[in-house]
Amino acid sequence: MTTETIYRSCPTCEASCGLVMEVDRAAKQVISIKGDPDNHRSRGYVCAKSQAFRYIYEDPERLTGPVKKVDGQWREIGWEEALAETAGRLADVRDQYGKDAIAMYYGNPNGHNFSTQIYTQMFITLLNTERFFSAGSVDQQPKNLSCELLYGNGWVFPIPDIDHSDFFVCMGGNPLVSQGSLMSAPDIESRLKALQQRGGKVVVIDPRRTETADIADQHLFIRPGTDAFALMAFVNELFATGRVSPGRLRDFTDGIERLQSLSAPYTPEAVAAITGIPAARLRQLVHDFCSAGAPVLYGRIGLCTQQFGTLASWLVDVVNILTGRLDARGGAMFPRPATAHNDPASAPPELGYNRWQSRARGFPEYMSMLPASLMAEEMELQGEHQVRALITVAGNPVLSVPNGKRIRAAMDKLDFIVAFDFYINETTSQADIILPSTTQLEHSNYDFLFTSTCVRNFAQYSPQVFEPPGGALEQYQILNEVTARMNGMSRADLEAMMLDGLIGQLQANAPELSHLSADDIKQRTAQHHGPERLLDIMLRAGPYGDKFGGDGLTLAQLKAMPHGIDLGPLEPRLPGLLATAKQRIDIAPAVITDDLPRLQAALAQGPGDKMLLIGRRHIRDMNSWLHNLNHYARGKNRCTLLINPQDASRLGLADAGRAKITSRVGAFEAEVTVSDSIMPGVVSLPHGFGHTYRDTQQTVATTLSPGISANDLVDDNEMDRPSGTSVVNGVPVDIAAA
Ligand SMILES: Nc1nc2c(c(=O)[nH]1)N[C@H]1C(S)=C(S)[C@@H](COP(=O)(O)OP(=O)(O)OC[C@H]3O[C@@H](n4cnc5c(=O)[nH]c(N)nc54)[C@H](O)[C@@H]3O)O[C@H]1N2
Ligand SMILES: Nc1nc2c(c(=O)[nH]1)N[C@H]1C(S)=C(S)[C@@H](COP(=O)(O)OP(=O)(O)OC[C@H]3O[C@@H](n4cnc5c(=O)[nH]c(N)nc54)[C@H](O)[C@@H]3O)O[C@H]1N2
Ligand code: SF4
Ligand SMILES: [Mo]
Repeated sequence: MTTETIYRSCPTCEASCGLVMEVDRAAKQVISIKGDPDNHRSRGYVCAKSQAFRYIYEDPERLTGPVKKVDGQWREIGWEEALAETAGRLADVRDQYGKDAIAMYYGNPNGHNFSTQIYTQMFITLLNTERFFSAGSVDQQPKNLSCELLYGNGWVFPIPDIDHSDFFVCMGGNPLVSQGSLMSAPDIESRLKALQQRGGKVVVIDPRRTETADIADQHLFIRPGTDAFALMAFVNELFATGRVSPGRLRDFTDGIERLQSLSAPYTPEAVAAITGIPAARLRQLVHDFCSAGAPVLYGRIGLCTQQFGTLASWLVDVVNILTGRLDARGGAMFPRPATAHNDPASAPPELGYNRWQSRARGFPEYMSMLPASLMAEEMELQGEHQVRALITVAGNPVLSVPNGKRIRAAMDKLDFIVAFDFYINETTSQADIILPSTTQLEHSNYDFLFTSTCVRNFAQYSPQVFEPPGGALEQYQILNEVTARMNGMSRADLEAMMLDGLIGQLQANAPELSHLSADDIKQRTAQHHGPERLLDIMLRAGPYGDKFGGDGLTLAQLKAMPHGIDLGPLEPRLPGLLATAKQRIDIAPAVITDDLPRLQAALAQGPGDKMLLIGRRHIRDMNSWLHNLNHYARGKNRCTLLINPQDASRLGLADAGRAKITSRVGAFEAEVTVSDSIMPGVVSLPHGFGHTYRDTQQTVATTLSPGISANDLVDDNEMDRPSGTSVVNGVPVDIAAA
């Protein structure tokens, strides 16, 4: 046995920790995966999921070649047949019923795959369907919308500069478990402890006393879905106490005065009943925040996937701007990725919003997408614009999207479904054809997205570890094959289009490269192919790049740095980064403030008397898709209903007993965990479970950790209005002893 040492980053969550792997390439075996002590970002840290991509690779139930359903049975078929049939069936649907008869759903793991991300826009453009859905609308879409309106680019996120902060307020995020989201920071626990050792404080505002709250200096319970009230009161208090001080941000920020009148009704007293936060505690928080040396407010998924997702996500930035903490050291800062993908283009793009509407409910499109919560009703809609075909790409909407069982039932009625996935799970079992991509061990990768969400600038290349089996394709290759064939083109045509498109874009946006022709750039990057060539071009044209000649970063150089490159701390980037029309921030954009009457109406109505359901994540889960791995699925039941002792005794529930949970869309039983870590009036159930369908092929998931699907209780009617994001937190439910 000849072993080899390989360094790469972990592709399972945003933190992208550095790994050192011992492998036997000839036997295609992983011998060990450990934390890379020489990785400057993670310094040897890894979590339990560092082995996940190995176990996926080794899972005997993972598909390694295409399968087709024939008379209800799965049959292995060759790649040529699978690609030809998929493209043919999709083209038939398009030609007969129009392009919008094909719906598509894009899932979360695409965010961890460089080449797929790079080619996705072209794929979407060529497919051109108005029925494009993604996991983004069960996730960060309110933040996309708010950042697009504030900074001109929905993918330019302010990230807490946690390593230089001394007062970190965390709302609706549990980084100790999620490992940080829109805050890519390996070993966040040590970073937060370092903040405390510097004399700083961590404050968590969450309906559950989370693992992060356990190490925090202060925890405030908040009623689910009411962060926008609390943050409006924060803004109100800033004005009332003369603490509005945006500093240099004022030079390029408009609308601050408008905020004063908009926030006037939301005094700390006025919102106390609805949020559950006493006025004095909120005032104290504002005082402490403003008295700190380098405070920062951070909000994550609990603020996005709730009834006022856009308002709450926007208000996080509003507070950071009003207190001068945006783009300031220790505040909320903008990373500078080596690929320059968040730099403003020379011509500001149009806001992609409300250019078309969903057919059933007239809901506005955003970023070419419709809300995932509308998937079922759009598929059910009969008549002229009926959906006839569905493409899912690395997604499991039956478990991940509200009212998933309705989505599954709607899928049953379609003419054709293709799933780009390597499992036969709750969603893909409904497909006609499944096209499995190579796994993360079988292709190279670059942490693309997470270099624009990191707490310190970096670049890391992850080499391919094993040759894939003959004929196996990477995800982007499968996507390209299918799209090319649907349009009478070849994969090579599409790759050439991508290359020319990227070079054209660079030439339009980078005057310093004007001395180079497209051919010059092609010639100088010819040693790389496919997505790696695109990566080389982006790195070389980027802020740290060699500009295709001088000194600076190239892909070859990056490959020679197996532990990744430290590109330094986050540095101020405003106003240069702004892609808004006049490079100014409109702090109170109408698309968002138009939603304030809805907030006002809810305040007038006051808190309801229903129990509210929220989610929770566990360190050994990753949404729905690690449950077929014995190492992660085994152990104590994690899919339990968390309930406060007060509520439990009122309802006659005992720890480890069973409760019935009823919502507008479903009724299920679950095991109960009684704990005072959850706020009275609130219950919590994790998502990603519900491995109970008989037609899947995930034996470990269905036997070891079936659980119930929280999304069979989440109401698909309820969405954040401006962004269309699903309300998976704060779902009204009735609880009773089962
Ligand atoms: N109630 C509730 N619902 C939620 C959430 C919540 O907090 N509460 N969170 C939401 C969030 S944040 C997200 S991101 C979504 C996730 O929603 P999805 O992305 O739809 O769901 P996942 O469970 O991540 O499913 C991933 C799928 O991709 C497949 N897969 C994994 N890796 C690869 C790969 O490399 N190639 C291919 N082709 N397939 C692959 C897996 O087999 C699985 O089928 O769920 C959302 N749903
Ligand atoms: N182990 C593990 N890690 C993961 C994932 C996973 O499934 N498992 N998923 C990954 C993905 S796709 C994502 S997007 C990230 C998400 O990363 P995080 O946002 O950190 O995820 P959560 O742990 O769900 O934290 C959300 C918190 O919001 C709280 N919350 C719920 N409703 C409200 C509310 O109305 N107001 C406030 N203030 N808080 C509320 C919840 O109690 C919870 O503590 O995690 C990623 N990392
Ligand atoms: S924290 Fe995330 S990136 Fe780091 S080892 Fe765990 S799963 Fe992998
Ligand atoms: Mo997510």
